[in-house]
Amino acid sequence: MTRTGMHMTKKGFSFQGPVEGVHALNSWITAEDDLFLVTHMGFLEIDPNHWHLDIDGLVGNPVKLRLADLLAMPQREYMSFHECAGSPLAPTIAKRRIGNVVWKGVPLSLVLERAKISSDASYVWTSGLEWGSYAEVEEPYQKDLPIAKALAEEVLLALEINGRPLSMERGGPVRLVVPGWYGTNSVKWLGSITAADRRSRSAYTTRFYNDHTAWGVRPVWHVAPESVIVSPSPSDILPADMPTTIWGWAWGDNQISSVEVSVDGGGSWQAATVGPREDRSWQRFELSWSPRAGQHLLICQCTNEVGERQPLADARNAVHSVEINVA
Ligand SMILES: Nc1nc2c(c(=O)[nH]1)N[C@H]1C(S)=C(S)[C@@H](COP(=O)(O)O)O[C@H]1N2
Ligand SMILES: [Mo]
Repeated sequence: MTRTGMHMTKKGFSFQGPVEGVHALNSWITAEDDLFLVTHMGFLEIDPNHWHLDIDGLVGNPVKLRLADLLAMPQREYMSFHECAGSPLAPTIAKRRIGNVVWKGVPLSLVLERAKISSDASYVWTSGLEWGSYAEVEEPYQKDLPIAKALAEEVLLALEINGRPLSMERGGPVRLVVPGWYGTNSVKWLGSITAADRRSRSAYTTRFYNDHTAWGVRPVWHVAPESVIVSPSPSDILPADMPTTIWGWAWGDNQISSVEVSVDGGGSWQAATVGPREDRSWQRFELSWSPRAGQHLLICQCTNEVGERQPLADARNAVHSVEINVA
């Protein structure tokens, strides 16, 4: 199938990311070459002259915006970590697909205002324009946001990442960005926005990306506290009894207030220094260490400002560890 001005390339699920994993993430802003890339059904190439966005559903004034209309609206920048929740088929496996970037675009709230969103609307559904199948499901990539998040100032119809227009692979010409929430919510190749009074029944909001917990079903929305050790990496050979720095990143929808580091596989813990955050960026943590010769298992565990802590196992945000050999 093809549609005017659009075609699918590289059909099917794909993931790309740096081979060194999180150890590649050594700068504050993640360059696109080091930023993971995910798609369920494939990549969609869109001719920007043919692109438009429909805003419909519970609105007083349904609108159709072309790229020029969007470019004529006010834009803002927002720095945010960007994290994939991992496979919806294995939601308790930590994948640590993460980066920190600067998005630029038109606030979603402005577009909803322009469409005169009704006070009956409690959710906003957003859909990608691509087609194909994932896990034997053949339906559009549709996600939903509760109205309070949809109207939050940080949620953007993004046109740029790190100062450059979005590439085709990144979801251009226009994608949704939902800072603080898992990447699955940030719909690429955005084509329609529908205001509704209930959650979407899409496979991507029901069967996939809905966690079954002891308290019932919980959508994969806000990002739980998480941290990773960037350095040292397992391939580093450190000299014994020389001071070195253990450092990494910590992030979550809520600010991180502390990071604990263990150099003995969880036997004992020390508080690391934690840096500030900007918008919803990640935060740097570090601890100095003079290792003895031998093998060491380093682990980091963070806690956010509302007291939620990273779990030790069986969760997408489970603690990260690194095995180090000291000569
Ligand atoms: N239209 C569309 N949007 C999508 C997806 C998709 O398959 N189709 N994948 C989601 C997932 S699971 C993630 S993690 C992010 C990845 O964004 P990135 O490839 O720019 O890093 O896009 C999200 N938006
Ligand atoms: Mo994802």
